[in-house]
Order: sequence, then structure tokens, then C-alpha cells
Amino acid sequence: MTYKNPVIRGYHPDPSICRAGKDFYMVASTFEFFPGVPIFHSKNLVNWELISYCLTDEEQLPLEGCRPSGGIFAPTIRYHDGIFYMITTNITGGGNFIVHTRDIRGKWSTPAWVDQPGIDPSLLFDGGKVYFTGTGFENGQQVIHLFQVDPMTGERLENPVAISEGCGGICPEAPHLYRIGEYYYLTLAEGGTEYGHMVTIQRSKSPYGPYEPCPHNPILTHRHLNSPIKATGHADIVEDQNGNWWLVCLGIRPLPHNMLHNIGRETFLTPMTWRDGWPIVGNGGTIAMEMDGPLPAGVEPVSFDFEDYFSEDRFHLRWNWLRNPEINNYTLRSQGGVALTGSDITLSTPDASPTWLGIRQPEIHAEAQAEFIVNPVEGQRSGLTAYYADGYHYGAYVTKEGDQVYACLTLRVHNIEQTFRRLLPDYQDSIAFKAVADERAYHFYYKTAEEWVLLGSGLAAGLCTEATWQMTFTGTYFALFSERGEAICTRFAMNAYEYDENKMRRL
Ligand code: 6LW
Repeated sequence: MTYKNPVIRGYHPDPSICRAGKDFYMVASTFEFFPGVPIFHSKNLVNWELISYCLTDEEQLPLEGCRPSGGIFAPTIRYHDGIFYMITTNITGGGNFIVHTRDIRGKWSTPAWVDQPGIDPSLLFDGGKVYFTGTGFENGQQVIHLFQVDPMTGERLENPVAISEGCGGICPEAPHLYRIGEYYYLTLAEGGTEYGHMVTIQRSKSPYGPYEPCPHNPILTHRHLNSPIKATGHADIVEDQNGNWWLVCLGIRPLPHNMLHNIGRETFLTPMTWRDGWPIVGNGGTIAMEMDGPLPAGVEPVSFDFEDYFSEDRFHLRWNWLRNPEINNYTLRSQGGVALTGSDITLSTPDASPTWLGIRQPEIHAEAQAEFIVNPVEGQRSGLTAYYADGYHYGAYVTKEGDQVYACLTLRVHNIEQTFRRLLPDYQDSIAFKAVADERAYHFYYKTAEEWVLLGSGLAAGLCTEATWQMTFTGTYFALFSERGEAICTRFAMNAYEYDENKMRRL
């Protein structure tokens, strides 16, 4: 059966997968965004439904003062004896920790902290023992540490053992250990999570080593490939109920004819087979936008459209907040709509939680619309933003200066701002904003009557991971926001379109 990649679109990096019977579950990193670690469910490995989050309260996910791309790094999800475990790292507070649950759609436990530095922790349940693997350092060299751990308490049951320094690439990370037949297999990400990214594998008859590298490492890389998918790495593998093997990994889809990506590292799927005790991944160690494989169930059509009138008594699961939100600033109204109460915290306030409600941009070509009822006070800004981080965002908003109301667009890249303004002499009490993203730019419009009016545009290059002054790992959101006053959003809609090389304008 053929299917299309990415299987989870938009910023969903560092995927980890597990199987419980005929049900598959997948998680991804979330950094400074809240709730933390989304859980997706699938029966066919292609259609993934967002069903919950692992980290849903401040005790599990303290993000106070978290810098852009701080917070939650790579997670691992595993299922053993009726219990789901998720292990990850909060690099802003606490380090490595494990949460668990028997009800994957319900509440997860409080963190069981593991007294071990490093990132990318993983767990292997093997014959009554549980092994932790994660990155570490010895003699200034990045290594992969292993030790036995109590998964309920996080207690380290022995001293860490350095089992690998990687298979020759820089930054050996993202370890996952698997017991397959008589061998323990260790997958790693190497080469760094950018364009040199790759997946390697090695095996041993003991979890403590010594390990022998696969003769055809890297088993997956696009570092050499002219492909719309780049930076493939950070993989996890799973055997389905029919004995077929699959690998999920992260990858990026750069802006066409460019080496910049704005919608983050996404989740890709490829079939995997075994030959002479070593894995063969995808098309000879590469993956594609369309692949074929023995999927465990039929594929449903994928829709990118999303619309929300905020008419339920809870927020749709796709909505995220920045860091730990002041939830009293977000009121779902009985008559529909959400009231956003802005504070003095703005989109540009460093490491803070403005009144901001965002949804990931799933495709380079996408459009978001938001309708507001708002009577702005002096200095208020309420509207729709294309947001990457507190130093990188484009916001269309209504504001008031003196007794005049304006529709504005402010572009913020690094410490540079540019604002476009339109006087609204006949403004009443409602306005709509539209953001149209393509391979070149984000184009913003406002509407107070029948026609959309162009406010201005900001280059997509300004919201790219490669553009940020500090190393970041996330992707662009469309978000509602309000600063220094209240606004009611009555409708939000998003559409997205797979880009077609033939329709692409040459830049
Ligand atoms: C993650 C590391 C990586 O922890 O980037 O893809 C880090 N590789 O393994 C943040 O996503």
C-alpha cells in the first residue's frame, strides 16, 4: 500500500513510537510549548490522531523562564505489561524524568526524576530488567550511557556505563536500545540534527557491549541526496502485529530551492526489512514523499483543514500555549468564542507567556483566518500572528492611538522591527485577519467590511530555524494573541496545501 510522508506534518520532531496490540502510539518533542509531549494514535501508521498529551500540568512541566527551544527535548514512549512509560528531558528544569500511565488517554503520573545528566533518554524493558540509555560525557567526549533503572521511581540501580561513542559521526545522540533475537541493537542519531543528520545502528550480545557497527552505516541519511526531504535522523523502530518493521524519523522540508525551513522538523515513516541480521531502511537508506509498504491497515484520506468556533467547554487538543499559561486569561464563552485577556507581556517579551493560543503550521503553503470582536484601548494589540519564537514573529493586529483605531502588521526578526499601519476611520467593533503563507513569504490581510485589504508581507526566511540567533529546534505556529486589552475571537480557520513542484514559482 502506498502512503504519503510526512505522516505527522508541521513541527513534530524527535518521534518515538510504540505498539500495544494493534494500536500504535507516537510522541514528539515540544520545548517551550504547553501542554508537553503530544500523543498520537494510529492503526495504520499513516493516519495519526492527536489523542492527548503526557505533560498537562505545571508540576509535570515547569517552563518558567524557558528560553526558545528550552524545555522538553526528545521523548521516548514504551509499553510494557499494561503500563505506558514516557521518558524525556526538561533542559530548563529538572533534567531527565519518567512519567507513566495505564490509561494513555488519561492523566500521566508526576515525574520520577532520574539522577543522570544529558538528553535523549530511552528505556528498554528486557527480561525483568529496565535499561536507561541517554547521552553523556566522559573525558570531554560525548558518549551513550547505559544503566539499569527503576522506571517507577527513576532510581538509578547501577553506575552508568559508556557503551558507545557513536559510529564516526559528530553528536552521537537519540539512542534507542532494542532486544531483537540474540542481539541488543542500538540506534543513534549522528551528524547533528541539520543537513548532515543520519541514523546509525550497532549490535551486541550484551547490553553493556562491546558493540559492532552495521557494515552499511548510516542506515538512513539524506546528507548526500537531492530530495525535498533533508536532515533525516533521530529514528525509532517498531515491529507491527504482522511481523513487519517500520522506522519513524524526523526530517525537514526546506523552502524549495533553499536551505531554510520554517515549519519545523516533521515526522516521517518508512518500511524497514532485515538482511543478515542488519536493517535495510526504505529505499536503500533513504525515504521519499510517497512510499510503499505492508501497512497493518488501510489508509484514510488526510485533511489539512481546521476550523474552530470555540463552542466546546474545552480547547481543541491542537491548541498550544507558550510556556505555562495564565489560564484565567483564556475564557471559553458559553455563547461561543474565546475571550483573550492581554497583559503587558508581548509577543517579544523574552522567555515569557503572553496571551497567545497557537496551532502548528502543517505545510509551507497554508492560510489562517481569525475573526475578532474587539474595542481596543490605548496601546492594545490583538490579532493573528505567524510565530516562531519571541524574536521571530509577524503579527497583524488592531490597536488604538489617541482616538484613532488602526490595523497594523509588525514584522519582528532578531532585534529589527518594521510596522505597516492602516487607519480605520469607520471602525466599529469587529475585524478579521488573514495570513497566507507560501514558499516565499507570509502575506497579511485585514477585513472590516466585504473585501480583504493587504496590510503587508514578511519573508518566510525570517521565521526559519536556520535564521535564529540561538540554536532552535521548533517550527512556525499560527496564533491568536492579545496584549494590554481584551479581544474575543469568534472563529479561527486554517487550510493547508501540499506544495507541487510544478506550481512552485522559481525564486
Ligand atoms: C534532540 C536531539 C536532536 O534532543 O535535537 O534530532 C534535539 N536531534 O536528539 C532537540 O530536538
